[in-house]
Amino acid sequence: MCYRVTELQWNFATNLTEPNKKRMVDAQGLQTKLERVSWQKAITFSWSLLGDPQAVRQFRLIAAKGRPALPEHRLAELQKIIQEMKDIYNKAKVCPYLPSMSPYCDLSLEPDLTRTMAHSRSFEEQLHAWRSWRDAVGPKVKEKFFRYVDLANEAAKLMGYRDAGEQERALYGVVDLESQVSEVWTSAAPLYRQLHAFVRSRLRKHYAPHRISPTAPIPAHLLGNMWAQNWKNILDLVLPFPGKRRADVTPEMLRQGYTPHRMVQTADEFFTSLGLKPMPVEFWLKSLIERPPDRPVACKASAWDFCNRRDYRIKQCIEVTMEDLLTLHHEMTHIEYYLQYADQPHLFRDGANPAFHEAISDAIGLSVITPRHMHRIGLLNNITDDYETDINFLMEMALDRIAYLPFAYIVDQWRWKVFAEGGLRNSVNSAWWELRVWHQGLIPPVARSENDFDPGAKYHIIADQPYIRYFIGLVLQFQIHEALCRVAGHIGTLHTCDIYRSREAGRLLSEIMSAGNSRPWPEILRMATRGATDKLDARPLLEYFKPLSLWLRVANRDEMIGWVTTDQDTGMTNFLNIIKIVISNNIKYFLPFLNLRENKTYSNV
Ligand code: X8Z
Ligand code: ZN
Repeated sequence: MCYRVTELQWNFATNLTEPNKKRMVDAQGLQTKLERVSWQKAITFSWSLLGDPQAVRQFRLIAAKGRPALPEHRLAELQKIIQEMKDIYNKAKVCPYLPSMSPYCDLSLEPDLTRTMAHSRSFEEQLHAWRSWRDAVGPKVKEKFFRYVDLANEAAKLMGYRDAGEQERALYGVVDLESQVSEVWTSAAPLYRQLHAFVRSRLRKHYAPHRISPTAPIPAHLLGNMWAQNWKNILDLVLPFPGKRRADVTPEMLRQGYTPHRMVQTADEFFTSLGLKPMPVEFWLKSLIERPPDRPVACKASAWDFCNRRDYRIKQCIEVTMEDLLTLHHEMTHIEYYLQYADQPHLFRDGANPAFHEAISDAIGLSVITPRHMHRIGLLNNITDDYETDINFLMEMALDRIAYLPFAYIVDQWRWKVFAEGGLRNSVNSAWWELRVWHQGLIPPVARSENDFDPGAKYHIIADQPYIRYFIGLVLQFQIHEALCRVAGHIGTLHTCDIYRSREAGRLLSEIMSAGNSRPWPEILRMATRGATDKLDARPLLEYFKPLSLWLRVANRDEMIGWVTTDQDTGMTNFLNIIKIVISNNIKYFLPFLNLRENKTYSNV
């Protein structure tokens, strides 16, 4: 069944036609039926008494996964509602900023608005994209979303959980998931706030200072990304040492005549250099690595396991660029993971927890992106390892990874609250902004109300895709990177480590990956860290960014670290009697607030 469904999903993704879509949807319907029958059999059988712990683990997976307990018509309604929300999201179109740009209102998120958010440096133009995207999606999905919450909660309750949030957390099989996650965020937040203060000061220089207060959260539309989740697109505005930017090896790749196929060979050689498995024959024969000229395909990069232990493919419309070379290593690490756990029973052919796949792929990325690695594979002539280039490199990494942390954290904080409170119908948007202000230090650039539904403008929320995995993956990747670098015998700072050609690192990776989901992930993490820990830990991430963090403290000496907000900033009316003061190195910034605003709540000062 898995093979059949995957094959039809592949056929559709690589040739987007209506007949292909229908074949895929029909097969998925059959798969849902099979899952229901399996679940019904599993729950009527006293598997917990079986002597074989591996069998018990497999039964537990069947009993806990998905929503098979929901009656057939309700499940169909739930799937239909999710599909309708996705359709609204995927088909949403907005008008151009200036009518003179085009008379048609046909701009879509990809690529138009994404490009505007990334490259426009006009306050008003970005605001237009930010607001119109939310207007085009939020209100239209809102009522459907509440119905979705009801049905997802009903399914969760029938499966023995308090609500759908608890069901999502149960996938991790640890009771203290929420506290592990919040402790990690608490440890990493001071670094985030340093980055935030520095970026705010640079944005004030670029945009007129009256637009951005030095003590307030940053307007959410100026960070180069529709959700302000990743700030790497504004590197040009915040580069610490202009003129010392990390080398982009794209021109060198072009000069050497790289092709997509040669890029795949390069990434394949990365794995064999570690003593890991080469990509199999089917991978080379059947992967899609270039955009076909003759048919519409979903070009988003992905890695596929066809469940038959033979057929593995990637789909990526590769362009000869450094960025695509990195993405390719990421996708091919997923394939390597599939190959490593191929001998496990079907139910264990998965990451050790829902974050592991991404964590390992990104951990490999931390090696591949180093100038040292680019030098070793012949794409960089000499490594400039002066201090300024190093800080620039870490700033770029921080805009990508540190800026993302609070966003990756709040999405499910919000969703779990909504599930727990049965929809949070009267304050669903202000609950979102409360988290955005508090953790990310962002404010909406225009007044919001409960008529808006801003979380609905993020795909994973309306598409029923869990998000805490991205937060956990982000933290785990540094734990794994550190463990690999240690066994590889790396000497020096963590951000310069490249595990290429280390058989020891390869052996450790193989140990981690070949277990698949057959054992609890804390055990695998303990093994990976050679006994050091079985918990999420922000220490390796902080270690990686240490030089930047020291640099930021000096660069920010005249800045307020943190933010203060009032109702005027947010425009929301539900949480106005809270002033958020996050943290400061300079108490002078707070004195006016402390004097003027009595009877308010202060936290984290
Ligand atoms: O959804 C994704 C991937 C697919 S797993 C493209 N990401 C998150 C997002 O877009 O919000 C990757 C980064 C985080
Ligand atoms: Zn991935």
